[in-house]
Amino acid sequence: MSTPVNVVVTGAAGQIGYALLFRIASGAMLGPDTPVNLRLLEIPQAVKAAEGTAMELNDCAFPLLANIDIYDDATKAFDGANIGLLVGARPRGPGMERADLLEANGAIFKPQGEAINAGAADDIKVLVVGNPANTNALIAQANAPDVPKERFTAMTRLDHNRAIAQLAEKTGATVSDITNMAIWGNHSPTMFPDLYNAKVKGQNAFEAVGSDLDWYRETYQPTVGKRGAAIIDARGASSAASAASAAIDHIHDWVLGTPEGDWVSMAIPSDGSYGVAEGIISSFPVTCSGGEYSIVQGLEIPEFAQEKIDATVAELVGERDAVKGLGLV
Ligand code: NAX
Repeated sequence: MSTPVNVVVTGAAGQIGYALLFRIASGAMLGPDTPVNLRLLEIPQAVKAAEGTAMELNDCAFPLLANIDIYDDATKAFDGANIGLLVGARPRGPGMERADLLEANGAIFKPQGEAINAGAADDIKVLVVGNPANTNALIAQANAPDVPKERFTAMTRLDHNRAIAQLAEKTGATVSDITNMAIWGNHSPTMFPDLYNAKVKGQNAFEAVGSDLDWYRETYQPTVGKRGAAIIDARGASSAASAASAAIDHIHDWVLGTPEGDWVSMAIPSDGSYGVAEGIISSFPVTCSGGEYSIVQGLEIPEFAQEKIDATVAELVGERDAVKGLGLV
């Protein structure tokens, strides 16, 4: 068996952490032949809860789980890290303005970026889940100047999976009949799920829904975009198991590759493709191979899609400018 991979999970005692750690340890993320060392990073007040989760992880006797360590110090946690799942973040509190939220998250993601820069392994791959995920990833990236920029990504895979599920429901297809889904832009209600390039049983997805632009605009896009709020309304708590599952999918495909002929959505540093402002961390359709991703080129973007992509990208540019103003990037 190979050397264990060091996987850091921040916010390990939170609800996503609880749904995530057991699946990583079971081999769902890196495959059945790769053992893992789990490193749980928490704030000091939550270390005891993380210890409880670690006890349960031990009680599962997962053959692939080589070791568990718990930290309240980012520099120590990220020393030698191969994969970082940055889940812990500061939620928006009552009366909090956007600038306050960005600043509070800057206080988390700036030191974590510095810690990654200081000691992570050369092959470090980072997925930011904690919101505002795209901009938090940008903050971490900016504070890790010695790490290649493309190693910092943010999660739009949950939006991607939600978009597939809603399309399957509408068309009566199964989720495995759906391929080539893409989410563009920010992980926020402005994200754009692309039916023009997706396929249902090989057929163009927009045609498969009867080319119904009203349904696309008034029902589909808002349902996918506001799914997180609908879950809170129903469950009384935000998405946790589905978010953890999407994080597993994101890293799994980045490390082990995407299936031939298909692609996935990842928020990655823009190289200017499709007119998306260079440098922001925006979601694109990507294929992965050999541990690297590349943006799918040459897709057709009709006018309605272009308007929506422009709007979600403008939101990201606004967030980037705000954190720049705060001196965080
Ligand atoms: P919880 O509040 O249950 O857990 C967050 C955990 O992070 C807490 O245990 C807290 O102690 C810890 N934490 C806070 N600051 C930390 C720091 N500096 N270092 C280490 N740990 C720290 O939240 P949970 O439901 O698990 O959600 C976590 C984040 O995921 C939130 O920001 C949430 O908004 C975001 N989400 C992102 C999604 C996405 O698709 N990108 C979807 C789901 C989720 O909403």
